[in-house]
Amino acid sequence: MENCRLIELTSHGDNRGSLIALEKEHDVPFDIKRVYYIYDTKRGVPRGFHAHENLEQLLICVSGSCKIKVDNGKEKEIYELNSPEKALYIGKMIWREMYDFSGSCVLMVIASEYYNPEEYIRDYDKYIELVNGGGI
Ligand code: T46
Repeated sequence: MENCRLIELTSHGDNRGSLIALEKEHDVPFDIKRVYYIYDTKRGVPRGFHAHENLEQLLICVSGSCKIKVDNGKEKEIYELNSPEKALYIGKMIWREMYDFSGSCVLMVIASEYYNPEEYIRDYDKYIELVNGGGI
């Protein structure tokens, strides 16, 4: 889907285990302003249900697994994040829903902007109007 893609991360492994490094420009396609992680999720309880006008993010399930449903107003796609070697890039104006969190899931998110609760589009009808009818 346009503005959303899976990125395979390079893992550096040896007989002690594995390590993944994320560097601005090389692995993260935007300037990093914020990192947060979602953990202690409850089975059967979805999250998200919003879009962002100006935010780009990289989502990595560093432990466990979860599913991410993305929607650009025309097409929808479901990605399963089940490995720390996979990152999901979500660009601007994409509706997202996260669900099916496994036990001990830790979803790390790298973001291009500081937290701004006013920038969230939480009404799906308004989102569809904005992406299809203009206004942005
Ligand atoms: C997104 C998905 C993937 C902060 O104080 N600072 C922050 O940077 C964030 C992201 C959240 N919060 C507070 C606001 C709420 O009181 O943490 C609480 C939970 O946030 P929210 O309900 O927005 O969480 P999710 O899991 O529904 O969505 C989050 C991000 O907000 C969102 O940008 O794309 O993860």
